[in-house]
Amino acid sequence: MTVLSNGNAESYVKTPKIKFTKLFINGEFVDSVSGKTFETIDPRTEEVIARIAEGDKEDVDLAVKAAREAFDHGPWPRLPGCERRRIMLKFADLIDENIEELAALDTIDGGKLYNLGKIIDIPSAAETIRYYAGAADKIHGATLKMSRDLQAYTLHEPVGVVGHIIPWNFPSQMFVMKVGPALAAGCTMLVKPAEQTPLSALYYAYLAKLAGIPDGVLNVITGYGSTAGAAISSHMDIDKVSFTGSTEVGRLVMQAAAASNLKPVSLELGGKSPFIIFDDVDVDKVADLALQGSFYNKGEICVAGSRVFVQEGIYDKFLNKLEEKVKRWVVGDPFNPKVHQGPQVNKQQYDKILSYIEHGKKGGATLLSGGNPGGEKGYYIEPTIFTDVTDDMTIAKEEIFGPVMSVLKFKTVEEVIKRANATKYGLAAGIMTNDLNTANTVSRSIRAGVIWINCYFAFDKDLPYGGYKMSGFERDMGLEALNKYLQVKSVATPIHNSPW
Ligand code: TXE
Repeated sequence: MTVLSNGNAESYVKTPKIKFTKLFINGEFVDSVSGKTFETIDPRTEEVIARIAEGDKEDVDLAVKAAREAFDHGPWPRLPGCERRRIMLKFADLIDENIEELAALDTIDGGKLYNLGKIIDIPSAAETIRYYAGAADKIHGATLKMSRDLQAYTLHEPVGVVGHIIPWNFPSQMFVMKVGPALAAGCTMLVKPAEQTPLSALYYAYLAKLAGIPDGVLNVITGYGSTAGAAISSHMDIDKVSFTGSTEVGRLVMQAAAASNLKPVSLELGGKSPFIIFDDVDVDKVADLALQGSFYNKGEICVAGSRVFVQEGIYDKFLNKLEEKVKRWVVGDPFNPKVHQGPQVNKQQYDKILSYIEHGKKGGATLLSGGNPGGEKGYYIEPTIFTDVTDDMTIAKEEIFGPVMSVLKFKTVEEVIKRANATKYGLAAGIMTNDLNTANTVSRSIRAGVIWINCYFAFDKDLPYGGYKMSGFERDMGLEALNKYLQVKSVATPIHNSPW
């Protein structure tokens, strides 16, 4: 692979102006009650970009108070759906008008590829808001056929004040995937972005206000998980928490919700997804897809297809292809359009990934490529491929969340189904085959929330997204996500005006 990050590469540094660094509560940017701030770091340079207001419990209380007032007495839940739609469409247009700035913020904060931000992450963020805007005036219940002399119907009502806790790997898409359906449903909310990537969330809050979303409806509390995040999951006046992050923290969020006001929780957690390749495929094409499956977004993606199962008939040929192709995979400054992979999000993730690579080297796997840091400065890591991996190795079992692929060999359909399912996770799976029977059998047998056949990372705003087993429950995206911000009220009345 080519590494351009050593300081001798051309400089592509872009420095978007940092306009927003404070908490966004009740339509205003404000300091935290404590006055404390924290640093957000550029993973390309390890330098401080800005100091951001550090929200804590008192700030969460203020945001919840504003959101509660906006829910109980404000216009948002009471507006006709078509009005919410109009305002959300304006919000989406404003996102489109600020694509370059938003993409640049996610690049300097999270090390994400700027070009992909411009053509995928931010435009699709706008589209996600449009998708849910379109749903805002189509929320309705059912008329029920009762067995007695009653007429009855259901109302789908907004769940109330929602706390969204989101991670750092897709700061823009996570923000809209939570906020879009909740806004359409008529909820009010606060969002806690990850402490690693707070910048774009504050910018989205500003655009939401500009679009006409009333004060108090959308609040953003920047800060740490163990303080601001924990204050959200244990809050007595938050009606629902929607969380995306690690399985460990998901468990804490659920415990805190149970111990406080029993608020419902939705969790989208980690994964260790199988990418299964049968020996009837076009090896050249599938090798490209497998590289993307493991290294896209520097492997910081919960659906990474990081366990690559290859059928024995094509195993050697596939490895040769991988080796040839990974040489052309460029690591470096994410503003450089030639680069495929930027730096990992922070030092903690960088160290964690390198320690997994050491596990792989010492645990008996064969290193086909990579295995080293990708530069002297910045959190770059070479795309790393281990072969001869067995199911019991740490690198085959644990979520690495970095550019590390494990290749495993298999013989039969039955065997690979069993091995693919032998994990506590169940987020996604890829199945590469031209045999319809095999595709059908395997897709129905894998216990995971998303199955991609002859494709990978085929996301769409209409495609529900979420996990089985310890990868979580409930769904983001699609109309499924709208349901998690609604609750059902049943109403019954006698048909005839007589006492029933
Ligand atoms: O996640 P955390 P981290 C996985 C991935 C990664 C690992 C650790 O394997 O290497 O998790 O990443 C907030 N109460 N994923 O430590 O801590 C936190 O501030 C309430 C998979 O960054 O789970 C942030 O906003 N909230 C994943 C969010 O939780 C708390 C994406 C996620 O952070 C909290 C990210 C607490 N006690 C990491 N502690 C995916 N599913 O895509 C932290 N937070």
